[in-house]
Amino acid sequence: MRVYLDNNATTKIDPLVKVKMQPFFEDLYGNPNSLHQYGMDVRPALNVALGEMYDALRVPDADDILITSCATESNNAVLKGIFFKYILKNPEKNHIVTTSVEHPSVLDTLLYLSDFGVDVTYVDVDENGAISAEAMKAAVTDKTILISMMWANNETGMIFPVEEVSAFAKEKGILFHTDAVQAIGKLPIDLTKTNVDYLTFSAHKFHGPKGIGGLCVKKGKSLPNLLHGGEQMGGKRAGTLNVAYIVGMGLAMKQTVNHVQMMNTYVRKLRDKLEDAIMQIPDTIVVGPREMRTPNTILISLRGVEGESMLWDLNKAGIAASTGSACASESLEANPVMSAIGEDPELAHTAMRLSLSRFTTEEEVDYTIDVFTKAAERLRSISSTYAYTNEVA
Ligand code: 7TS
Repeated sequence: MRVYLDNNATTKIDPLVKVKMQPFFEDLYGNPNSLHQYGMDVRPALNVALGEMYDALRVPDADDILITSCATESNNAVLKGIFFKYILKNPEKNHIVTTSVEHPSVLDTLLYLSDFGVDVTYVDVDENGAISAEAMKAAVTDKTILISMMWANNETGMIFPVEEVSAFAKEKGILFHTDAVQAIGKLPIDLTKTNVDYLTFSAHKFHGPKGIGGLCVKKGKSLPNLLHGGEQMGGKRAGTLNVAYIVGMGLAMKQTVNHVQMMNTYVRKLRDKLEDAIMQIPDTIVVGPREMRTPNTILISLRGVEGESMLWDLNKAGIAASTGSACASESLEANPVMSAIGEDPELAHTAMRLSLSRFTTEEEVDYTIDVFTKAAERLRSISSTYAYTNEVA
């Protein structure tokens, strides 16, 4: 049996999305900016896809959805755009507030910008992996130009107080960006009801293709281009449009938003079943209260069991999980979010992330429970640290 439980890293393509994209790899290959029939033939599908995205996130017509190559590009476009449009021109307002557990596409971009005089405050998570709205507000100074806070964390699934902090930002005249990559399809999102100025998303996290994403930009909050060149996307992002992927992203987003309810019932139930079973294993910690997490995610630590060892045992049995973000997994480092949460360094090395999707089945969960429990027993029986700490205890 093969079981895929790494849906926070990427997801399988929805079969309907694959079918919808297919013609654009065959006869419908025109460049939508061409004036001939081949160009004209693909334009209606692009408009449908954009319409699906506006509807799915309830983006007001006056606002923009910019298509990008991925969430990493969207995050770079916002942070570098704010730098060029505001901070470079008025260094008096050079302060950005963010959290210490953002994706590297935010953290590394801010680190880069700090070489150019940008002052960044990183608000820490508590022991549950939660961010307090009060702490975000307290970090703001009269120099703050932007608050950037993810909607849900990719490692823990913890949902951050975007509504409250974005309302505060608006009141103070501060711009607000959220990386909503892990929230779409898991939480209901309605941009007519939030004070978010910029929202990042990525198709491959919701059963669309990889290499395509987007950025919602509130009316009047436009940013300078990250990519200069052609006149595509109303001159706001140059580069020939990837029609097949945009069409795929539109349908994938529509589908995923239509399944939010299912995520919060069916997937949540499966996740809870898996979590309950794993919690039966002694000395196990799951980060964050369930009701504060996205319904598909578990970040777990089994004392005395290296995350990577567990991963390999699961992998041998056909189960895919991760020790955290695939973006950092090649370095086999400690899980950075676990490091931020706990004083105990062991936590970061024992971290394992299991993330489900609407395509996960109960049979797969039952199989995982069985394999996971046996692997934990096996690895603990050969773990010197576990035997040692148990004796001391
Ligand atoms: N933002 C968040 C919150 C993410 O989880 C990721 C990918 C990205 C941005 C980057 O998206 P991309 O479209 O540029 O690929 N996160 C992960 C993860 O948790 N494991 O692998 C990739």
